[in-house]
Amino acid sequence: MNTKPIDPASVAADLERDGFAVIQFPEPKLDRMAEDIWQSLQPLYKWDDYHAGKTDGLRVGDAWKWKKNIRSIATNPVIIDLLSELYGRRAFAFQTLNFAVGTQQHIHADLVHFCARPPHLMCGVWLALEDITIEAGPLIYYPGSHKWPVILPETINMPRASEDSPYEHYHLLEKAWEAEIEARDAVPMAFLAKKGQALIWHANLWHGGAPQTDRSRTRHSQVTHYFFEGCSYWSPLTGEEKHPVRIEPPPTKVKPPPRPKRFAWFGR
Ligand SMILES: O=C(O)CCC(=O)C(=O)O
Repeated sequence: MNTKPIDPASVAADLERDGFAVIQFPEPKLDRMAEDIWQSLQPLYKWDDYHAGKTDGLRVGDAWKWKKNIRSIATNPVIIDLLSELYGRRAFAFQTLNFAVGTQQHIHADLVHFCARPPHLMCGVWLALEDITIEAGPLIYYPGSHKWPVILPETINMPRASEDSPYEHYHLLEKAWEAEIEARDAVPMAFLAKKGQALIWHANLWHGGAPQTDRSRTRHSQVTHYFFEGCSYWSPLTGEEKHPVRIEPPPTKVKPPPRPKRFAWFGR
């Protein structure tokens, strides 16, 4: 495992120039944690539906609530300190998503889903929990797209969706993203990550999931979404204000104090 310390200045330069930065995830026990997460999530993945072609992805949202290792990844102190240094405000994780296979998700920018005021104060950290192949539908992204226009529902006169059905008009956003990509003749890159590599993305980095061309492959990964303190938060799809739950690190086990030595005459 590459244990080179992360250089915040070079991460900042990558994020500014490209809208993303690739780092080695700073967790020495990652192999063991990845295996434990994989085993624990199996009962929740609908493999039969997936193999029958009834669903295109296998994901578990917010498993940090009951799975310590997912929570430890989301609240990794080196990552929290790094993001806080990069953005100049204290970062906090508010959502985790765990994937067993490719998401095949349409290209989008996260700030359509989770927007802060100011809008760029949000980011994602996508972590490979195994080596990712092209057939497994890797994460794809457009380098430099964080400098493209921010497309929100109001930018394209899209009606607000109801809170019960936030994706009601989402196809209009998809069309707008596709038109912009076509106009720029832009080509996406795939993140063929090795286990333990992570990609930090800017709130307006356009990204999604490539088609999974081989359904027998897995694509074990976790994304954690972060906000920064002192902002307000809202969902552009519905217009509602958000009050994100801040994910706290798992409680550390407190060692009980040593038992007092028994005196020899006790119990006689
Ligand atoms: O992992 C992927 O394929 C995409 C995930 C994603 O787009 C997201 O969590 O915002």
